[in-house]
Amino acid sequence: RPTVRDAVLDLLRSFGMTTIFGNPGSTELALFLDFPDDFSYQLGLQEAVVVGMADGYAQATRKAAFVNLHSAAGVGNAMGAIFTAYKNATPLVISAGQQARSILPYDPFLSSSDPTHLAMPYVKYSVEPARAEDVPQAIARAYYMATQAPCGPVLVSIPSDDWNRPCDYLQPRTVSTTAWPQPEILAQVAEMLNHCERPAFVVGTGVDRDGAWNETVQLAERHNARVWIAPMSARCGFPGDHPLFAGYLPAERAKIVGSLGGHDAILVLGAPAFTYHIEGEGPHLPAGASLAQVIDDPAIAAWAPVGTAMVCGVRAGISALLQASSPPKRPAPPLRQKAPRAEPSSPMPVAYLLQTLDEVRAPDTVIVEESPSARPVMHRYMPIYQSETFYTMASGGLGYGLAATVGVALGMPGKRVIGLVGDGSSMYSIQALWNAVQLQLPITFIIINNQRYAALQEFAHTFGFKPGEHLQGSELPGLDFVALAKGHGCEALRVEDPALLADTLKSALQSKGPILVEVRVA
Ligand code: TPP
Repeated sequence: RPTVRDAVLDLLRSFGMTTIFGNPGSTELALFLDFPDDFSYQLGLQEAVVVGMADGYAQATRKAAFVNLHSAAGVGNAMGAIFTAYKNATPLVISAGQQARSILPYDPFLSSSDPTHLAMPYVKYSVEPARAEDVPQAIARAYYMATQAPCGPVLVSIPSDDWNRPCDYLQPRTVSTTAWPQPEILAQVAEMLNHCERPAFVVGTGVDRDGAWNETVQLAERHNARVWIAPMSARCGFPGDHPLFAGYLPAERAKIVGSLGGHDAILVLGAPAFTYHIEGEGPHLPAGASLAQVIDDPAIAAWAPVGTAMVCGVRAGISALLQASSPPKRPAPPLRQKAPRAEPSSPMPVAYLLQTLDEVRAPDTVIVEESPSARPVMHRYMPIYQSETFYTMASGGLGYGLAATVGVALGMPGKRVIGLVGDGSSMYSIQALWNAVQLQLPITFIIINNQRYAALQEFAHTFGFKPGEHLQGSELPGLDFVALAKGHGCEALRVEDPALLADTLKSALQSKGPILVEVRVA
């Protein structure tokens, strides 16, 4: 008779999850007995790396990824990355080891005393099956929930003595993953679009995640709408060089209202309306404007303070609006102002680095970014041109960037991937460099080294700090990224002189395997 292990591996195979991201402990080892050849195991040296890689891989392959963590301590280490996967709406099936059922009554070494609550509330579903033979069913249920919009991580805790128990195979099922718009709400949103005079679109993470880039461009062109990227978007859903592109909205109420001023209809696509980072007062919308939202997450629809929410798959909703809307001809909105050219100087301005990177990279290279204070500069100097070429995290939790860079590269064989990461951010999951080396992925890591937590220093005035006043815990002297990279087996070099930057980046973008470029900036 087959075992739980046989049935689970068979199920994972039929779901296309034959890559297991993990960091093992004694409570998980039985899963790997007679490990089949068509499976691969990607070892992460810290759980932030394990889950970050899986998240990037799932997004790049547009499929759920399977993760295996070590009981309580492994899940604990992974928690920040699980929070990020939840906010990213990335489908991850996380299995966590647990001590053997036969000794659980005696609070054994490594047991997880409350495994289903440990990762809550940042998993959509969490279970430790009542019997060993229920494990495949639990994994199947978890998988269907993870891949249903809004996607997200789920967790199954598996006692170590379950794997060798007899168990029947489980047939995979077809379970729908997306919803279609409710007709009367669709008619209402289409009417708003057809009857307004100056529409604006706010495009969020959900557009690119749902493969709706082309439809969004088409809808924006049909309506001559100005297109903004939603605050804190983790993906880019509109070409940065398009004449309708207006820029990026900040995560601040009054500034959003200011940016959208003059528009009478605002259509938010695949984003919350709106994500705020700091306190704000007053209206959420410019006077006289209406808002409609196309969103796949009923919870996000529920908390929006204003507007009509159409809950459905983002691509389904935009496609339906393409069918349903036929506006009168409208004049083209004004073009976005170009940023002034960044000039080289010493120390190197971040704007000069990003402008140069824009000039030397091919438009289809993939950027994975985690560099907080450089983000607004990137918005001016480094446009995103194509679908599925920009990834960051929606959570604000650092430690995603380096790990996700590796996961994305693993999920997009042959693609050049650039990991654009701050010196501070990189240290939360620096071990990911080791995976890039072991897998010989064509990654160019660019560490923007300003030797500090600049984003926090720039934020301090919000809390009453005077300009230049010392902020505790925000200086990062003495980190040598060339040495750190070499210690992980990764080729590396440092550039400080703006005159050498372009050639250094050009050759680093040709590397066969991974290379790290530490750029010292102002
Ligand atoms: N810890 C986690 C897990 N996530 C966070 N967002 C923070 C702490 C707070 N935080 C936000 S930005 C930042 C920190 C520590 C600084 C990041 O430094 P770096 O990557 O060097 O970028 P810079 O701010 O210098 O642009």
